[in-house]
Amino acid sequence: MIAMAWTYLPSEIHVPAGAEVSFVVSSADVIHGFEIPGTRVNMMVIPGQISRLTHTFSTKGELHLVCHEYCGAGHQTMNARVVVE
Ligand SMILES: [Cu+2]
Repeated sequence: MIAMAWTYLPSEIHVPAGAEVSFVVSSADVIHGFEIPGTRVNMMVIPGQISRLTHTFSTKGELHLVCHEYCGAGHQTMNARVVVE
C-alpha cells in the first residue's frame, strides 16, 4: 500500500481470515502512521523506506486502518477499510 496525504492506496483491501497477511507500505510524501486499532498492526510509514509487518486476522469483519502520526491538516480524515472475509 502507499500512504499519502491524506489517504491510503488502495483505500479498501480484502484479506482472508485465518491467513497470514503481509503489509508492505511506503509513503509518497511525509511520515504517516499505519494502525488497525484492536490489533497489533501498528507501524510508522517513512518516505524512502518500506515498512513491513505480517498479521493473521482471526475473525471476519470490517476494520479501519488509521494514521496515528500527525501528518497535516487532513490527518484526522486519513483512513482505509480492511475487510476480513
Ligand atoms: Cu496522519
